[in-house]
Amino acid sequence: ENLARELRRAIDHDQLSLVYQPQTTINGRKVLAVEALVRWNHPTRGQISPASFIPLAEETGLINDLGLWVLRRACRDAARWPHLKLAVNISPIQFRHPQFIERLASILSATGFNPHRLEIEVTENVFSHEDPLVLQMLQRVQQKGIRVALDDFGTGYSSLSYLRQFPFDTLKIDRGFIAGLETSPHASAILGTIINLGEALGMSVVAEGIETEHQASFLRLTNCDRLQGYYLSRPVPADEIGDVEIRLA
Ligand code: G
Ligand code: G
Ligand code: MN
Ligand code: NA
Repeated sequence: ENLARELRRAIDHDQLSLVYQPQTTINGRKVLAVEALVRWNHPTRGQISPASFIPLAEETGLINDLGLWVLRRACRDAARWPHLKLAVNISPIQFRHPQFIERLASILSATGFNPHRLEIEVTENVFSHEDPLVLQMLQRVQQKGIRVALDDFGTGYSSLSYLRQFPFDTLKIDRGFIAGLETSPHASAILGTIINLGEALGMSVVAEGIETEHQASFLRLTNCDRLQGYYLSRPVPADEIGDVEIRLA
């Protein structure tokens, strides 16, 4: 059977689930936020990676309903962690849907979720059509008190020009720059410079993909605001967030 049809059914019948990956202070001891990451546990094929079903969802338009399911579930789960911010990935197609902001607002009001705790993560692909409406949409989201993060920063073609034009609240440095710390002599200079740039522009800076003590200790010497990666915690089910907080403290 066709995978798109199965994905439709998965959305409607709760075969999707969310895991949450903590983002900590740079000393790694206090959790500040969690990023929601969707999982599909297929009844016969087993776990299917979002790296393969998100593109399928984007091609078929299912991303809109899938994304609303993610937002609703994440806002409900995160009611348990009133002290934490919640980051949710939003596909460019979902972001550009004409009803996206209304639907987002109605999920916030239905779940009673404080918009100031929500951060949406978009990649620079959201701008790929050079649509001036995107800037207005970003601003409308921010006017609701929701923060906007630029995800995977540094992997695209024109990252710097987007920073100049769009008022992001948060910069998530792509994990490739962190992975390079051990192997490339220039990586630490580039990473340090990106962090200072984010700082100078008044953004919160998140380093993702921290896998080693060496990477974590480098970042402790910078002005980075949050760390995320397997070294601190893998993504975990909602029930385990409390345990992770105790382990890190
Ligand atoms: O969690 P994992 O590393 O397997 O995610 C793979 C990719 O899928 C990442 O690029 C991540 O941003 C994306 N992804 C995970 N969850 C979501 C989601 O809920 N919505 C969207 N649009 N992308 C997601
Ligand atoms: O593109 P985005 O930043 O949303 O991707 C999130 C993805 O990164 C998730 O699929 C998550 O499983 C993965 N991830 C989280 N921490 C690490 C890490 O330390 N190393 C690697 N390689 N991937 C990570
Ligand atoms: Mn992300
Ligand atoms: Na990313």
